Amino acid sequence: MSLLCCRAGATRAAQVLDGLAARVAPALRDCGIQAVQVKSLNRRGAEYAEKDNGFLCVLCASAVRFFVLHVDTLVKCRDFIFYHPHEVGKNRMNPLDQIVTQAIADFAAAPDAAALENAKALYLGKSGQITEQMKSLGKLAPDERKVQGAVINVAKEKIENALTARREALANAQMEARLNAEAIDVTLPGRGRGMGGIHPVMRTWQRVEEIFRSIGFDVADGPEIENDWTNFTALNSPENHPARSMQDTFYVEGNDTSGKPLLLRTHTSPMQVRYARMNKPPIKVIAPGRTYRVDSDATHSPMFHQVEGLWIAEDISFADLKGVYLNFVKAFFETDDLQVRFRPSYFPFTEPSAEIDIAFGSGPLKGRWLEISGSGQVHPSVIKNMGLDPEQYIGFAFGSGLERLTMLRYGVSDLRLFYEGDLRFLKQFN
Ligand code: 2U9
Repeated sequence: MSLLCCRAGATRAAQVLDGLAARVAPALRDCGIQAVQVKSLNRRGAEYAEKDNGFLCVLCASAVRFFVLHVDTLVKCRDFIFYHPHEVGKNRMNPLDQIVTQAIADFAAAPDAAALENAKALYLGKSGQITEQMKSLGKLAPDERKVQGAVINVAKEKIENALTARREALANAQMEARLNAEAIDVTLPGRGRGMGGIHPVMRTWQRVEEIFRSIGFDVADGPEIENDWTNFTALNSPENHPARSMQDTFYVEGNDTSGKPLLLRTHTSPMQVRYARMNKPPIKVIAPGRTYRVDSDATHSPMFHQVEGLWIAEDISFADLKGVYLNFVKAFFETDDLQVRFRPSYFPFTEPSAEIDIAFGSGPLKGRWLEISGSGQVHPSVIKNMGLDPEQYIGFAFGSGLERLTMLRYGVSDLRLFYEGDLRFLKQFN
């Protein structure tokens, strides 16, 4: 004998059946039958009740015909809870119930999506247990097939629901793990970019200016776009000098007043010509700045820096050059343990001309003669181009590359490192 109890809101039928259930349950228990409260029927179960006066125990998924009270009232409840007596003590489950319970347990035990899909195949796959149950329907009589088919569908739906729930749980767990792993603590202080620093070549530029100012030299400035006369002719470079070729010089749009193309200065000498034409002797000046040449390799860059020095008065000799330059290199490299030598050379703007070499008395470059500058007594033609009388004024000039000085000072082997912007290199000079 079984009992149906409907509890769906505060309808009269529900109160009647509730009372009935409360009275009957102890009696059933006395008979050793445990009245088990099970989940309400789903919509399909209610429709089944409406048509065939029968109900499904959604706990053991068996079709149970009940002695039904006021079925018309019951069906209107829609949300049924009914008591289906199961034998007390024996936890007997029918095969479908066992399948559902085992499937739910297997899904819960699956550690990841792949394992879950393998577990799903055991029940819902082509040779899964539920699929096998469906195949067994063919042996049943039509009436029974219909009932058992519905029961199997209920079991299948429970397994599918459990599968969906586990999939969502695994996906959420994976997302949670990822969020934790990638979690950004927004309360942390911002990643500062750190302090900037002076570029090593600029350090050299500042250092050279400081040393020469300390011995009375002025510092010239001037345009980087120059005209042909100031960059070449004034410096005694003949018209067909190879330095004028496009292979060596960057020319820019536009011509100067004499119709010659403008260019990017190839040395800082033009600044000194301009300075000398605007100042009265003695001319005691250095001209540091950017210069441009068509050249690029480990020791040449299309844009590089030079510093040229000029000292012109009525009695400045080559000996003054040697004294000034020796003082400069000892101060710049912060050591007296070095030698300087002058090696005869040629430049159009000086006569006589000499390369200047230095040799350190210790360190990795010990004893090696290193070319560091060009120099010479300023050519009389250049003195004249500066607006001065070469019979009255004489002096020396030199020119050094700031990158060259920097590479020697810090032991840098490739000039391109200065201009690639790699902070790993530049940070070392902060
Ligand atoms: C005036 C007169 C003479 C400047 C000088 C050099 C020698 C020289 C190069 C060395 C390496 C430039 O950086 S570098 O490529 N310079 O060799 N420069 S004498 O002579 C002048 C400058 C201005 C009015």
